[in-house]
Amino acid sequence: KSNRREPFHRFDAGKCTTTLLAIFEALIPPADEEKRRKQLLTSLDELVSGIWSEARLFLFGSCANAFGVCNSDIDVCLSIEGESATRSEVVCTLAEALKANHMQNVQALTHARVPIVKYSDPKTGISCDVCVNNMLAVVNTKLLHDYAQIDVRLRQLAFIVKHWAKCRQVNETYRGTLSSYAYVLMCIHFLQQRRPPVLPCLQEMEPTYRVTVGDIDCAYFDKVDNLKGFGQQNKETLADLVWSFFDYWAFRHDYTHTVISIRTGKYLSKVEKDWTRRIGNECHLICIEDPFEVSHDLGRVVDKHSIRVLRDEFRRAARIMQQEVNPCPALFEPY
Ligand code: 3AT
Ligand code: MG
Repeated sequence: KSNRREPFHRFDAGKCTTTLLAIFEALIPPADEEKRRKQLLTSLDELVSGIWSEARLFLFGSCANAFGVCNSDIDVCLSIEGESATRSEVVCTLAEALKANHMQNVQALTHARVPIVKYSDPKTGISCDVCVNNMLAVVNTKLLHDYAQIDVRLRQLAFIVKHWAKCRQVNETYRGTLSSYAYVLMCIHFLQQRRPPVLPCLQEMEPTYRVTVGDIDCAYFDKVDNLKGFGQQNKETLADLVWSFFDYWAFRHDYTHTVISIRTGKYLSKVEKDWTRRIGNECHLICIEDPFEVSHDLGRVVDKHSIRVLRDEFRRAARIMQQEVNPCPALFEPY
């Protein structure tokens, strides 16, 4: 069978890890980017406080979850308690105020599943997406950030996978491939499965952090400083992990029956999630359970066509990692 896995690779783990780490380092945002973000946030805060006295801003997504590469957009959640206007109305009001305040490329996307305003700030040159009362995204951002503190290999692996996905154009939800958030969940789950494990399952441990968002109880162990060194028994290098990650998604994952779940640190069955049928546009051809919104499959954007694209890319990456002495150039070759 062509997809049989040969139990070897040709790269030297030490050398390949050095190359991968250099790519990782180059993707880390420089210190001044943090400063420019703060500047943008301060001026946005002034603007929204002038409209809604109860307004609060929260950063979420890659600018706050430790998985942000340089020059990424920032994601902001505008939280207004007791607001009677709909999220779409708030988005429209904010868009008008941003235009009046000389922001550029202001766009209100009111019909999206989560209504947002997009704009860019001419002073800092940063683009920003603002959504309204989306506190689950703020909580899942904290969860990802906390996982990143446990073992550095998570952040390294996720940067490499995100970079690969961008180079190969499989990080585009509007074209049916996966979001950055989905890729990070895949990395966390993968590291929970290594033997010995690189990461624990924080939601299976005694909760030290608990918030309720709508009717969803979000609880997990967040004293991650106590977990430093958790993955030390596992000696795999970054190159080993990148190789195994792609090998898993290329040849080992059971796409027909299985759901990955970082919430349980296990594999669940599609049957128990009732994700066996296509309903509307949701196909469940690759199933990734959201850690808090458990009825939410991050793979639901993937359709009959894009699943092939995605699996072809996983196989391509796995073959490169297996066959090349120096896999990086081919791995990140622009599509
Ligand atoms: P980039 O570096 O911007 O590509 P990101 O981490 O900002 O990566 P996304 O743009 O995919 O990731 O998403 C921004 C945040 O929004 C991440 C997560 O907190 C939240 N989020 C995204 N998609 C979902 C989803 N389908 N369900 C719940 N939360 C989501
Ligand atoms: Mg983002």
